[in-house]
Amino acid sequence: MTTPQTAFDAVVVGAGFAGLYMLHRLRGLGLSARVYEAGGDVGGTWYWNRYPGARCDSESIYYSFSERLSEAILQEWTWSERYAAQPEILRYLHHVADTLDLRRDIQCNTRVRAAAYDEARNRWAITTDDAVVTATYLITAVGCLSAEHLPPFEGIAMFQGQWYHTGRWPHEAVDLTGQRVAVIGTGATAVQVVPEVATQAAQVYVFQRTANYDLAGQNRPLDPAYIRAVKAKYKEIWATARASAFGLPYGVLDRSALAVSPEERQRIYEEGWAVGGFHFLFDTFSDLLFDKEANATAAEFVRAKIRATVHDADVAELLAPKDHPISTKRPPLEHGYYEAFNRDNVTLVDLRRAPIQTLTAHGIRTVDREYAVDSIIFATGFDAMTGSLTRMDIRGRGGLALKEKWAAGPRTYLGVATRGFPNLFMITGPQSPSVLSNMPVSIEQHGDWIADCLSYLRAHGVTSIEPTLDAENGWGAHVAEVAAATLLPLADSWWVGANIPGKPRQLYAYIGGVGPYRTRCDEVVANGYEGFALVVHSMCAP
Ligand code: NA7
Repeated sequence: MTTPQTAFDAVVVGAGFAGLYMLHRLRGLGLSARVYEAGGDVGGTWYWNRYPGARCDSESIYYSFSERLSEAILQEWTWSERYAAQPEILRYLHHVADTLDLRRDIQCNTRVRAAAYDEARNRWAITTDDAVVTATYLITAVGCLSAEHLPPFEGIAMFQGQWYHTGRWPHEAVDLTGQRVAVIGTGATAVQVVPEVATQAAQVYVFQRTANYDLAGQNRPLDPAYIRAVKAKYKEIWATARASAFGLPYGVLDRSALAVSPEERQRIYEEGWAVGGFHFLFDTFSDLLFDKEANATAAEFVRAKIRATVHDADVAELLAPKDHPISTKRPPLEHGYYEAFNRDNVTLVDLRRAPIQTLTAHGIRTVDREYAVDSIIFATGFDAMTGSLTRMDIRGRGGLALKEKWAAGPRTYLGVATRGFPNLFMITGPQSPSVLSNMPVSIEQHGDWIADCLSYLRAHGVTSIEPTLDAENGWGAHVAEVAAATLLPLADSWWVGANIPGKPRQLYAYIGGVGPYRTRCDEVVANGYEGFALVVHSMCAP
């Protein structure tokens, strides 16, 4: 029997898009690596979020690895729909893992509980469910939306029916046929769940606290000729996406919503709406995120669409948001959500008028009545950006806990590293573009940057790297400054941590744009890892 390996060059936490990409890059450098994955298989977000209707809001042709991972996979994989559904994305990630033979370095069903930096040995000790291993580099690929948030509803233990959180959906089939089902939440997840569940359940109650501006997805099967054309120009597509604001190969125009006539504006909005998805925001006017008045024109356009779709005028009015500018909360893409409210078996419950008091044995009691239900679906979101990191007990120099260091909000340099935690790298960490971008593009950029950095460290005999205090403070100030120039701080969104009681309020992702961010990261490298302290340790145990 061989002794299990317990010392690695790198340990990667998570086997979703980010973990798979990082492992591939680490292998390319000839480093020994082990990936730990809490889920029963690879897939990350797409392993856990298997609720009815789950699909991606980025177009599938852009929600893929580029030629940076494998030109062959890019060319041979063919997406069936404009927005891929969860099972197809999971199949894609399995295909990637199998084609690149990644699984032999991935240990599933294993959660990383803790990681501690041993200063004397300049190594990380990583505690998993079943072992302690060590690594020179610790790389988190834990996803931005992985730590599910279940609000502490009173009476939840009393409820005798079934309840589910969308982010931890069971792997066994869930049959809601003929049931009375409550869906709590109206974010991007609930907007996908509701139309799907409405076709199975006898009755669906949608508990809404805040109405959202849901954009028409305009999903459709992908035409083979279109796929061929895309595959032929992928190089250009990725180049544009990498230089763009949001990691998507569009949205590069410069046009104010206030600089055109109302008729022209309407025409442009209609065009963007018909194209569908985020094109409505990024391909219409460039000041929607920055100018309240411009934003109000888009908000009113969407409200008019809601009123035109939902037959019951009172329900339409409740669904039409008025309390925050459009796009200051993550705009969901809808595929039949508003239409679902025209069905006899779908009822909107306004929690602003009558908040939930308690769950009961047989349902949900609001201040004005009880809703008897068989199942409750909590589509209540995540402790985004930081939750998946701080739920592990990560301790840096001197035993400093990451959770403590970030008590007043994350402090990072470029969202990829944090002072006091040498040789720790965070893929799509807080204060990087991450959730404000098309994730695979940002994941590849971080994976490449980290791989290049490790290569540099090894070539130059550098045994430890961490940000300087000045660099970290400077980056934090810059992240806050670009956020303040937008309308994003105006809404109570998970983007600013408002969904988690007590979470410090600030924009957790970088809104300065994917392209400019990449340029900044490249400049840091060109200037000899400017803003990082590079150290050669005298003791460097294997
Ligand atoms: P979100 O976008 O955080 O949505 C959560 C929803 O749950 C939202 O409508 C919340 O209302 C609602 N919520 C949360 N807590 C409560 C309580 N206590 N009572 C009633 N309603 C509540 O999560 P999603 O899973 O939909 O989407 C997350 C991201 O995944 C999405 O943006 C994509 O990037 C993919 P609120 O708005 O806070 O009033």
